[in-house]
Amino acid sequence: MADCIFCKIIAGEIPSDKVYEDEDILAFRDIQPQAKVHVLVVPKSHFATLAEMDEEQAELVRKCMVKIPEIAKSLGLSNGYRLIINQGKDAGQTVHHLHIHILGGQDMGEKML
Ligand code: DGP
Repeated sequence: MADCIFCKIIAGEIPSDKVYEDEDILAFRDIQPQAKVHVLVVPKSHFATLAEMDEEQAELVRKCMVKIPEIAKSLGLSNGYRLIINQGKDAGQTVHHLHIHILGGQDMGEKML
């Protein structure tokens, strides 16, 4: 999508610190890290929220979830990590291209869940 920052990152129009890429998925470090390790896992197909995805996009989300343990291992997150998927305004979603936050590399401390 023309005005989507993550689509531009996927297309290589905006540089990113990539940690994993295949034909369906890109994972790169968050520009405003909220933990020592903060990576975004992004399906290459553009859709904003789980409510908007079609069957093919749901398959890409499944692939992201299957790949995340491997990505986390490559990032050295042997003590665990937290996944967050912000959905819409009340969750504070700022980039409207579905993405999964991987947060870790430290004790995550007080937590909501
Ligand atoms: P969310 O609040 O769930 O929509 O998270 C969006 C995240 O995207 C936020 O943590 C900052 C990150 N972000 C925004 N723009 C860029 C960018 O241009 N490059 C990278 N690497 N991350 C970005």
